[in-house]
Amino acid sequence: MLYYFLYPLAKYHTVFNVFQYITFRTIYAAITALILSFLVGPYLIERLKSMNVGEVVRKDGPPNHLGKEGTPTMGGAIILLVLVVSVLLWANLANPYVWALLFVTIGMGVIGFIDDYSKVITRKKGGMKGRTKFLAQAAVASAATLYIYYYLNVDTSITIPFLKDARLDLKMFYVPFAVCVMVGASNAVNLTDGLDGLAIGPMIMAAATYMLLAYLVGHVKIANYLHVMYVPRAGELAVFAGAMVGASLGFLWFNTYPAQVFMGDVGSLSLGGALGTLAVITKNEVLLLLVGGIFVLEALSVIVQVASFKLTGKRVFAMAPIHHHYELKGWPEPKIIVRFWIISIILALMAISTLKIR
Ligand code: 57M
Repeated sequence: MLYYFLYPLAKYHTVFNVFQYITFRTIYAAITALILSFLVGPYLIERLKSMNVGEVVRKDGPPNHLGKEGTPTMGGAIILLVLVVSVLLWANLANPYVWALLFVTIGMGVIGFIDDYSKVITRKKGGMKGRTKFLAQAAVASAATLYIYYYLNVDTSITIPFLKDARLDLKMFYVPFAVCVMVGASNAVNLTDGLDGLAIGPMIMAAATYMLLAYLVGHVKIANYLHVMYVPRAGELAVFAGAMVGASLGFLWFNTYPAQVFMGDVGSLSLGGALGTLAVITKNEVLLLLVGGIFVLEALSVIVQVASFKLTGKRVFAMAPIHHHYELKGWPEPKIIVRFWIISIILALMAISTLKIR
Protein backbone atom coordinates (compact mmCIF):
# COMPACT_ATOMS: atom_id res chain seq x y z
CA MET A 1 0.00 0.00 0.00
CA LEU A 2 2.84 2.39 0.86
CA TYR A 3 4.26 1.62 -2.59
CA TYR A 4 1.03 2.93 -4.11
CA PHE A 5 0.67 5.98 -1.97
CA LEU A 6 4.25 7.09 -1.42
CA TYR A 7 6.18 6.12 -4.56
CA PRO A 8 4.10 8.46 -6.83
CA LEU A 9 5.19 11.33 -4.57
CA ALA A 10 8.70 10.90 -6.02
CA LYS A 11 7.76 13.51 -8.63
CA TYR A 12 7.56 16.05 -5.79
CA HIS A 13 10.57 14.91 -3.79
CA THR A 14 13.25 12.37 -4.69
CA VAL A 15 13.24 10.92 -1.16
CA PHE A 16 10.08 8.98 -2.11
CA ASN A 17 12.07 7.12 -4.77
CA VAL A 18 13.19 4.61 -2.15
CA PHE A 19 9.71 3.08 -2.14
CA GLN A 20 10.30 1.62 -5.60
CA TYR A 21 13.22 -0.51 -4.39
CA ILE A 22 12.50 -4.10 -3.41
CA THR A 23 15.54 -4.15 -1.12
CA PHE A 24 14.30 -1.13 0.87
CA ARG A 25 10.76 -2.49 1.17
CA THR A 26 12.04 -5.96 2.15
CA ILE A 27 14.07 -4.56 5.03
CA TYR A 28 11.19 -2.43 6.30
CA ALA A 29 8.69 -5.29 5.86
CA ALA A 30 10.89 -7.34 8.21
CA ILE A 31 11.29 -4.50 10.72
CA THR A 32 7.56 -3.68 10.63
CA ALA A 33 6.56 -7.31 11.28
CA LEU A 34 9.12 -7.56 14.10
CA ILE A 35 8.03 -4.36 15.84
CA LEU A 36 4.33 -5.23 15.40
CA SER A 37 5.01 -8.62 17.06
CA PHE A 38 6.57 -6.86 20.06
CA LEU A 39 3.60 -4.49 20.25
CA VAL A 40 0.70 -6.91 19.87
CA GLY A 41 2.40 -10.11 21.15
CA PRO A 42 2.09 -9.54 24.91
CA TYR A 43 -1.50 -8.34 24.59
CA LEU A 44 -2.59 -11.28 22.42
CA ILE A 45 -0.81 -13.82 24.66
CA GLU A 46 -2.72 -12.39 27.65
CA ARG A 47 -5.95 -12.62 25.64
CA LEU A 48 -5.25 -16.30 24.81
CA LYS A 49 -4.60 -16.94 28.52
CA SER A 50 -7.79 -15.22 29.64
CA MET A 51 -9.77 -17.14 27.01
CA ASN A 52 -8.23 -20.41 28.30
CA VAL A 53 -6.68 -21.24 24.94
CA GLY A 54 -4.18 -23.58 26.60
CA GLU A 55 -2.26 -26.53 25.14
CA VAL A 56 -3.56 -30.01 25.88
CA VAL A 57 -0.33 -32.04 26.17
CA ARG A 58 -0.41 -35.73 25.18
CA LYS A 59 0.19 -37.98 28.16
CA ASP A 60 2.18 -40.59 26.20
CA GLY A 61 4.99 -38.17 25.26
CA PRO A 62 8.31 -37.37 26.93
CA PRO A 63 7.57 -36.73 30.65
CA ASN A 64 9.13 -33.24 30.69
CA HIS A 65 6.31 -32.06 28.40
CA LEU A 66 3.63 -32.57 31.06
CA GLY A 67 4.73 -29.29 32.71
CA LYS A 68 3.82 -27.48 29.47
CA GLU A 69 0.11 -28.25 29.88
CA GLY A 70 -1.94 -25.06 29.65
CA THR A 71 0.72 -22.98 27.82
CA PRO A 72 -1.24 -20.56 25.58
CA THR A 73 -1.39 -21.91 22.04
CA MET A 74 -2.63 -20.69 18.63
CA GLY A 75 0.07 -17.99 18.82
CA GLY A 76 0.40 -18.51 15.08
CA ALA A 77 -2.49 -16.05 14.84
CA ILE A 78 -0.01 -13.35 15.95
CA ILE A 79 2.42 -14.44 13.20
CA LEU A 80 -0.34 -14.37 10.58
CA LEU A 81 -1.64 -10.98 11.69
CA VAL A 82 1.71 -9.17 11.65
CA LEU A 83 2.82 -10.93 8.47
CA VAL A 84 -0.30 -9.99 6.53
CA VAL A 85 -0.30 -6.37 7.79
CA SER A 86 3.36 -5.94 6.91
CA VAL A 87 2.91 -7.47 3.43
CA LEU A 88 -0.13 -5.27 2.74
CA LEU A 89 1.88 -2.23 3.80
CA TRP A 90 5.14 -2.88 1.96
CA ALA A 91 4.50 -5.16 -1.05
CA ASN A 92 3.44 -4.03 -4.49
CA LEU A 93 -0.14 -5.32 -4.40
CA ALA A 94 -0.43 -5.29 -8.19
CA ASN A 95 1.87 -8.32 -8.21
CA PRO A 96 -0.19 -11.53 -8.64
CA TYR A 97 2.43 -13.73 -6.93
CA VAL A 98 1.96 -11.77 -3.71
CA TRP A 99 -1.74 -12.66 -3.75
CA ALA A 100 -1.07 -16.34 -4.56
CA LEU A 101 1.28 -16.49 -1.58
CA LEU A 102 -1.14 -14.64 0.69
CA PHE A 103 -3.90 -17.03 -0.38
CA VAL A 104 -1.92 -20.16 0.55
CA THR A 105 -0.65 -18.65 3.81
CA ILE A 106 -4.11 -17.57 4.98
CA GLY A 107 -5.82 -20.69 3.57
CA MET A 108 -3.48 -23.07 5.43
CA GLY A 109 -3.80 -20.83 8.50
CA VAL A 110 -7.59 -21.18 8.46
CA ILE A 111 -7.28 -24.98 8.27
CA GLY A 112 -4.83 -24.92 11.19
CA PHE A 113 -7.14 -22.59 13.12
CA ILE A 114 -10.11 -24.98 12.71
CA ASP A 115 -7.90 -27.88 13.85
CA ASP A 116 -6.60 -25.96 16.90
CA TYR A 117 -10.10 -24.74 17.72
CA SER A 118 -11.48 -28.27 17.76
CA LYS A 119 -8.56 -29.50 19.93
CA VAL A 120 -8.36 -26.64 22.39
CA ILE A 121 -11.80 -25.05 22.58
CA THR A 122 -14.21 -27.89 21.82
CA ARG A 123 -11.68 -30.41 23.32
CA LYS A 124 -12.12 -32.88 20.46
CA LYS A 125 -9.39 -35.46 20.96
CA GLY A 126 -6.86 -35.34 18.10
CA GLY A 127 -8.62 -32.36 16.47
CA MET A 128 -9.64 -32.41 12.83
CA LYS A 129 -9.54 -35.81 11.07
CA GLY A 130 -6.19 -36.35 9.32
CA ARG A 131 -7.85 -37.03 5.97
CA THR A 132 -10.10 -33.96 6.10
CA LYS A 133 -7.11 -31.79 7.00
CA PHE A 134 -5.03 -33.22 4.15
CA LEU A 135 -7.81 -32.76 1.58
CA ALA A 136 -8.37 -29.17 2.69
CA GLN A 137 -4.63 -28.44 2.41
CA ALA A 138 -4.53 -30.06 -1.04
CA ALA A 139 -7.53 -27.95 -2.14
CA VAL A 140 -5.82 -24.70 -1.10
CA ALA A 141 -2.52 -25.70 -2.73
CA SER A 142 -4.28 -26.85 -5.94
CA ALA A 143 -6.18 -23.58 -6.30
CA ALA A 144 -2.97 -21.57 -5.93
CA THR A 145 -0.98 -23.83 -8.27
CA LEU A 146 -3.65 -23.78 -10.99
CA TYR A 147 -3.72 -19.99 -10.79
CA ILE A 148 0.06 -19.81 -11.08
CA TYR A 149 0.10 -22.40 -13.87
CA TYR A 150 -2.75 -21.17 -16.08
CA TYR A 151 -2.90 -17.44 -15.47
CA LEU A 152 0.73 -16.67 -14.85
CA ASN A 153 2.15 -19.22 -17.28
CA VAL A 154 4.90 -20.40 -15.01
CA ASP A 155 7.64 -22.59 -16.46
CA THR A 156 6.82 -26.26 -15.80
CA SER A 157 10.43 -27.34 -15.60
CA ILE A 158 12.32 -27.73 -12.35
CA THR A 159 15.96 -26.98 -11.72
CA ILE A 160 18.29 -29.49 -10.09
CA PRO A 161 20.68 -28.02 -7.50
CA PHE A 162 24.41 -28.49 -8.08
CA LEU A 163 23.87 -29.30 -11.79
CA LYS A 164 24.50 -26.51 -14.28
CA ASP A 165 21.55 -25.86 -16.61
CA ALA A 166 19.98 -29.22 -15.64
CA ARG A 167 16.26 -28.81 -16.08
CA LEU A 168 13.51 -31.39 -16.02
CA ASP A 169 10.24 -30.43 -17.68
CA LEU A 170 7.43 -32.00 -15.70
CA LYS A 171 4.79 -30.72 -18.17
CA MET A 172 1.33 -31.84 -16.96
CA PHE A 173 2.83 -33.35 -13.81
CA TYR A 174 3.97 -29.96 -12.65
CA VAL A 175 0.65 -29.13 -10.96
CA PRO A 176 0.51 -32.26 -8.74
CA PHE A 177 4.23 -31.84 -8.04
CA ALA A 178 3.78 -28.22 -6.86
CA VAL A 179 0.79 -29.23 -4.73
CA CYS A 180 2.96 -31.92 -3.07
CA VAL A 181 5.68 -29.34 -2.35
CA MET A 182 3.20 -26.96 -0.67
CA VAL A 183 1.29 -29.60 1.31
CA GLY A 184 4.49 -31.48 2.19
CA ALA A 185 6.19 -28.34 3.50
CA SER A 186 3.11 -27.38 5.50
CA ASN A 187 2.97 -30.79 7.22
CA ALA A 188 6.72 -31.10 7.73
CA VAL A 189 6.82 -27.79 9.63
CA ASN A 190 3.86 -28.99 11.68
CA LEU A 191 5.72 -32.18 12.67
CA THR A 192 8.82 -30.17 13.61
CA ASP A 193 6.85 -27.91 15.96
CA GLY A 194 7.30 -30.03 19.09
CA LEU A 195 9.92 -28.18 21.19
CA ASP A 196 10.19 -24.49 22.14
CA GLY A 197 11.52 -22.55 19.15
CA LEU A 198 12.33 -25.73 17.23
CA ALA A 199 10.21 -24.94 14.16
CA ILE A 200 10.47 -21.16 14.16
CA GLY A 201 14.32 -21.06 14.25
CA PRO A 202 14.83 -23.05 11.01
CA MET A 203 11.84 -21.15 9.56
CA ILE A 204 13.75 -17.86 9.99
CA MET A 205 16.74 -19.32 8.15
CA ALA A 206 14.60 -20.82 5.37
CA ALA A 207 12.56 -17.63 4.85
CA ALA A 208 15.77 -15.56 4.77
CA THR A 209 17.22 -17.91 2.14
CA TYR A 210 14.13 -17.64 -0.07
CA MET A 211 14.14 -13.88 0.48
CA LEU A 212 17.55 -13.80 -1.18
CA LEU A 213 16.59 -16.30 -3.89
CA ALA A 214 13.38 -14.42 -4.77
CA TYR A 215 15.38 -11.23 -5.24
CA LEU A 216 18.00 -12.97 -7.40
CA VAL A 217 15.64 -14.95 -9.67
CA GLY A 218 13.45 -11.87 -10.14
CA HIS A 219 16.36 -9.69 -11.31
CA VAL A 220 17.04 -10.32 -14.98
CA LYS A 221 20.71 -9.27 -14.92
CA ILE A 222 21.63 -11.18 -11.76
CA ALA A 223 19.66 -14.27 -12.86
CA ASN A 224 21.50 -14.33 -16.20
CA TYR A 225 24.85 -13.74 -14.53
CA LEU A 226 24.27 -16.58 -12.07
CA HIS A 227 22.71 -18.86 -14.71
CA VAL A 228 19.58 -19.33 -12.63
CA MET A 229 16.07 -19.45 -14.07
CA TYR A 230 14.76 -15.89 -14.42
CA VAL A 231 11.22 -15.56 -13.03
CA PRO A 232 9.74 -12.19 -14.01
CA ARG A 233 7.97 -10.41 -11.11
CA ALA A 234 9.14 -12.97 -8.51
CA GLY A 235 11.47 -10.38 -6.94
CA GLU A 236 8.50 -8.86 -5.12
CA LEU A 237 8.28 -12.06 -3.06
CA ALA A 238 11.46 -10.96 -1.28
CA VAL A 239 9.24 -8.41 0.48
CA PHE A 240 6.88 -11.20 1.56
CA ALA A 241 9.77 -13.41 2.72
CA GLY A 242 11.25 -10.42 4.57
CA ALA A 243 7.97 -9.99 6.44
CA MET A 244 8.09 -13.74 7.22
CA VAL A 245 11.57 -13.34 8.70
CA GLY A 246 10.40 -10.41 10.87
CA ALA A 247 7.19 -12.13 11.99
CA SER A 248 9.10 -15.35 12.81
CA LEU A 249 11.81 -13.49 14.75
CA GLY A 250 9.09 -11.64 16.65
CA PHE A 251 7.37 -14.92 17.50
CA LEU A 252 10.66 -16.51 18.60
CA TRP A 253 10.93 -13.73 21.19
CA PHE A 254 7.96 -15.31 22.99
CA ASN A 255 8.36 -18.94 21.89
CA THR A 256 11.99 -19.36 22.94
CA TYR A 257 12.65 -21.81 25.80
CA PRO A 258 10.76 -21.77 28.16
CA ALA A 259 7.94 -20.84 25.79
CA GLN A 260 5.27 -18.29 26.77
CA VAL A 261 3.19 -19.37 23.78
CA PHE A 262 3.02 -22.14 21.14
CA MET A 263 2.16 -21.36 17.53
CA GLY A 264 -0.42 -24.14 17.11
CA ASP A 265 -1.40 -25.53 13.71
CA VAL A 266 -2.58 -22.05 12.69
CA GLY A 267 1.10 -21.06 12.70
CA SER A 268 2.85 -24.23 11.56
CA LEU A 269 0.55 -25.06 8.63
CA SER A 270 0.51 -21.49 7.32
CA LEU A 271 4.28 -20.87 7.59
CA GLY A 272 5.03 -24.27 6.03
CA GLY A 273 2.57 -23.60 3.21
CA ALA A 274 4.13 -20.18 2.59
CA LEU A 275 7.61 -21.72 2.43
CA GLY A 276 6.47 -24.37 -0.07
CA THR A 277 4.82 -21.70 -2.24
CA LEU A 278 7.96 -19.54 -2.16
CA ALA A 279 9.94 -22.56 -3.36
CA VAL A 280 7.46 -23.19 -6.18
CA ILE A 281 7.21 -19.61 -7.46
CA THR A 282 10.96 -18.93 -7.27
CA LYS A 283 11.54 -22.19 -9.20
CA ASN A 284 13.70 -23.56 -6.41
CA GLU A 285 11.42 -26.45 -5.47
CA VAL A 286 14.08 -29.18 -5.19
CA LEU A 287 16.39 -26.88 -3.23
CA LEU A 288 13.74 -26.79 -0.50
CA LEU A 289 14.94 -30.27 0.50
CA LEU A 290 18.20 -28.60 1.53
CA VAL A 291 16.91 -25.21 2.74
CA GLY A 292 14.25 -26.90 4.86
CA GLY A 293 16.46 -29.88 5.69
CA ILE A 294 15.42 -29.90 9.36
CA PHE A 295 11.75 -30.14 8.37
CA VAL A 296 12.60 -32.91 5.89
CA LEU A 297 14.58 -34.80 8.56
CA GLU A 298 11.67 -34.56 11.02
CA ALA A 299 9.13 -35.78 8.45
CA LEU A 300 11.44 -38.61 7.31
CA SER A 301 11.90 -39.77 10.91
CA VAL A 302 8.12 -40.14 11.21
CA ILE A 303 7.84 -41.99 7.88
CA VAL A 304 10.69 -44.38 8.81
CA GLN A 305 9.31 -44.95 12.33
CA VAL A 306 5.74 -45.61 11.19
CA ALA A 307 6.86 -47.87 8.29
CA SER A 308 9.23 -49.85 10.50
CA PHE A 309 6.64 -50.18 13.28
CA LYS A 310 3.96 -51.38 10.85
CA LEU A 311 6.20 -53.77 8.94
CA THR A 312 8.39 -55.23 11.70
CA GLY A 313 6.72 -54.14 14.95
CA LYS A 314 10.06 -52.53 15.92
CA ARG A 315 10.90 -48.84 16.39
CA VAL A 316 13.96 -47.22 14.77
CA PHE A 317 13.82 -44.20 17.11
CA ALA A 318 12.93 -44.21 20.79
CA MET A 319 10.04 -41.97 19.65
CA ALA A 320 9.20 -40.01 16.50
CA PRO A 321 9.53 -37.25 15.34
CA ILE A 322 13.29 -37.32 15.89
CA HIS A 323 13.40 -34.47 18.47
CA HIS A 324 11.53 -36.77 20.87
CA HIS A 325 14.22 -39.41 20.31
CA TYR A 326 16.92 -37.06 21.59
CA GLU A 327 14.74 -36.01 24.53
CA LEU A 328 14.33 -39.63 25.57
CA LYS A 329 18.11 -40.09 25.19
CA GLY A 330 18.46 -37.44 27.90
CA TRP A 331 19.49 -34.36 25.90
CA PRO A 332 18.17 -31.18 27.55
CA GLU A 333 15.53 -29.44 25.44
CA PRO A 334 17.56 -26.24 24.72
CA LYS A 335 20.50 -28.36 23.52
CA ILE A 336 18.35 -30.14 20.92
CA ILE A 337 16.79 -26.87 19.79
CA VAL A 338 20.03 -24.92 19.39
CA ARG A 339 21.77 -27.82 17.65
CA PHE A 340 18.90 -28.06 15.16
CA TRP A 341 19.21 -24.29 14.59
CA ILE A 342 22.93 -24.67 13.92
CA ILE A 343 22.21 -27.39 11.36
CA SER A 344 19.60 -25.18 9.69
CA ILE A 345 22.17 -22.36 9.36
CA ILE A 346 24.66 -24.74 7.73
CA LEU A 347 21.95 -26.01 5.36
CA ALA A 348 20.92 -22.47 4.39
CA LEU A 349 24.55 -21.58 3.62
CA MET A 350 24.96 -24.76 1.56
CA ALA A 351 21.77 -23.93 -0.34
CA ILE A 352 23.07 -20.45 -1.15
CA SER A 353 26.38 -21.95 -2.25
CA THR A 354 24.53 -23.86 -5.01
CA LEU A 355 24.32 -20.53 -6.84
CA LYS A 356 28.04 -20.90 -7.49
CA ILE A 357 28.73 -24.64 -7.09
CA ARG A 358 27.28 -26.28 -10.14
C1 57M B 1 1.93 -32.03 15.99
N1 57M B 1 2.39 -31.38 18.09
C2 57M B 1 3.12 -31.44 19.24
C3 57M B 1 1.53 -27.09 19.70
C4 57M B 1 2.20 -26.79 18.43
C5 57M B 1 2.27 -39.37 12.88
C6 57M B 1 2.76 -38.77 14.16
C7 57M B 1 4.21 -38.94 14.33
C8 57M B 1 2.33 -37.30 14.21
C9 57M B 1 2.86 -36.52 15.37
C10 57M B 1 2.08 -35.27 15.43
O1 57M B 1 0.93 -35.26 15.75
N2 57M B 1 2.76 -34.17 15.08
C11 57M B 1 2.17 -32.89 14.82
C12 57M B 1 2.98 -32.05 16.98
C13 57M B 1 2.51 -30.55 20.36
O2 57M B 1 2.52 -29.18 19.94
C14 57M B 1 1.30 -28.59 19.55
O3 57M B 1 1.05 -28.78 18.18
C15 57M B 1 1.34 -27.55 17.49
C16 57M B 1 1.94 -27.79 16.15
N3 57M B 1 1.07 -28.55 15.36
O4 57M B 1 2.25 -25.44 18.17
O5 57M B 1 0.32 -26.42 19.81
C17 57M B 1 3.38 -30.65 21.60
O6 57M B 1 4.72 -30.27 21.28
C18 57M B 1 5.31 -29.57 22.37
N4 57M B 1 5.71 -28.21 21.95
C19 57M B 1 6.66 -27.56 22.68
N5 57M B 1 7.03 -26.29 22.31
C20 57M B 1 6.51 -25.67 21.21
O7 57M B 1 6.90 -24.50 20.89
O8 57M B 1 7.16 -28.09 23.65
C21 57M B 1 5.15 -27.62 20.85
C22 57M B 1 5.53 -26.36 20.46
C23 57M B 1 2.96 -29.71 22.70
C24 57M B 1 4.25 -29.53 23.47
O9 57M B 1 4.43 -30.63 24.32
O10 57M B 1 1.91 -30.27 23.43
C25 57M B 1 3.19 -32.90 19.71
O11 57M B 1 4.33 -33.40 19.77
O12 57M B 1 2.13 -33.45 19.97
N6 57M B 1 2.78 -37.27 16.55
C26 57M B 1 3.67 -37.20 17.50
O13 57M B 1 4.49 -36.32 17.48
C27 57M B 1 3.65 -38.26 18.53
N7 57M B 1 4.54 -39.31 18.08
C28 57M B 1 4.19 -40.60 17.96
O14 57M B 1 3.08 -40.96 18.25
N8 57M B 1 5.18 -41.40 17.51
C29 57M B 1 5.08 -42.82 17.38
C30 57M B 1 5.11 -43.22 15.88
C31 57M B 1 5.11 -44.71 15.70
C32 57M B 1 4.00 -42.57 15.11
C33 57M B 1 6.32 -43.42 18.02
O15 57M B 1 7.41 -42.90 17.85
O16 57M B 1 6.14 -44.43 18.70
C34 57M B 1 4.17 -37.79 19.87
N9 57M B 1 3.63 -36.57 20.31
C35 57M B 1 3.53 -36.31 21.65
N10 57M B 1 3.67 -37.22 22.51
N11 57M B 1 3.19 -35.10 22.13
C36 57M B 1 3.95 -38.91 20.85
C37 57M B 1 4.03 -38.51 22.22
